[in-house]
Amino acid sequence: MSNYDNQNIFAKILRGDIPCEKIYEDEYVLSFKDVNPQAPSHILIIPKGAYTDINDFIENASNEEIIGFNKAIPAVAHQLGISETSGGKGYRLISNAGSEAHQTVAHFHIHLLAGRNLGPMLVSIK
Ligand code: DGP
Repeated sequence: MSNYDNQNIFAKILRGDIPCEKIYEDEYVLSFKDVNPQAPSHILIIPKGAYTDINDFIENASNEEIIGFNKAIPAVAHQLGISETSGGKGYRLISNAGSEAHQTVAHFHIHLLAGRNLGPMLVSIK
């Protein structure tokens, strides 16, 4: 079992306790704009289930939830017109898990970044 805290900010967004700028929703996911955008399009995709990070999600979610979550990624990218197959120039996905990755919200989420040339994947600081 994970240490999921149902007072985390994304749990509050899922409950509707605090607002978000919604981009997409289905039975498995909610997707909304990041409050602190790092690119012209910076969207978060989160599962509706209570999972702390990608480890918890993949290890404990049902196959239906995992498939539903993954299918939402291209759905969001196509809806925003950022995938190359929908006329855009592509996008990057990031999911931070744990303290050295600087995960700050302990509800599993994927960052979807697009809208400018994002450069190489990481600044090399080794
Ligand atoms: P991470 O560091 O990977 O855990 O990313 C958490 C992201 O969540 C961060 O980019 C900022 C975003 N965020 C934090 N609080 C809120 C909020 O209340 N609303 C929205 N839309 N985004 C938030």
